[in-house]
Amino acid sequence: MKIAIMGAMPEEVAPILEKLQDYKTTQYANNKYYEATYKGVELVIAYSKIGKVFSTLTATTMIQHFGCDKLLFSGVAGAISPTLKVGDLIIATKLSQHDLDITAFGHPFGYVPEGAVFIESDKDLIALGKEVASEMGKTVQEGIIATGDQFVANEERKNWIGDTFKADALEMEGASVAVVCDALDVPFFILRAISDAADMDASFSFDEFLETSAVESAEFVMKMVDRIVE
Ligand code: 3QA
Repeated sequence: MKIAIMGAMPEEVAPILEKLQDYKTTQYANNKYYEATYKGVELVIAYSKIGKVFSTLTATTMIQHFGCDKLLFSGVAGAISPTLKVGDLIIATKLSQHDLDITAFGHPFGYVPEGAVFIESDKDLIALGKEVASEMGKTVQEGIIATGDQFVANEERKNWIGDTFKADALEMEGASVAVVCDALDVPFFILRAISDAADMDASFSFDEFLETSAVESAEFVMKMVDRIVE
């Protein structure tokens, strides 16, 4: 077993690297990959850089080059659902690309031929996530995550994404990672802690809560790793 743990920004993986006493840094495809042995299991950790293209590259690299056979994503997100507040955790049940649009040809948003509007996360990892949540005494919501190459800081766009995809949160990497893992048959789990509400105050809220929310998510993901390796 070799587990990939990925984030998009340095702040999203820093709390994970801090937990590992020792790791090896490898430069590959214009990025750094951190390899460690944790409780006898191999881990590969990386932050992809922001957006769908970089996260696709990193997820693919972790699987095809480093040989990971499970992928856990940890990071922050903008809330769509009013029940999600800053610091709250959301587990993605399925993910969609909100900025994928060939609707001019009569297709739904998020769809291209031979693709799918939604990619579903691994059921066993979701079930494990729920167990970990109850062990930790934490309430963790499950919901749909919408991904696009936009930092959404606009109520109108946020509501459109919420209505169109029934999405509860939005970010910029989850769906692309999901597409890669689905195609390569690697079970994946996408966890996000809320940093903002994707509204006009989003950039300020994001700057204020990126670090603390990233820690919330990272701690949860490491509890998941503990359960996977035991
Ligand atoms: C935002 C990060 C990107 O990796 C997606 C955070 C949190 N709130 C969001 C929102 N809209 C879309 N995504 C998110 N992540 C990158 S822009 C800030 C870069 O700062 C999730 C996310 N409202 C760099 C400093 O110049």
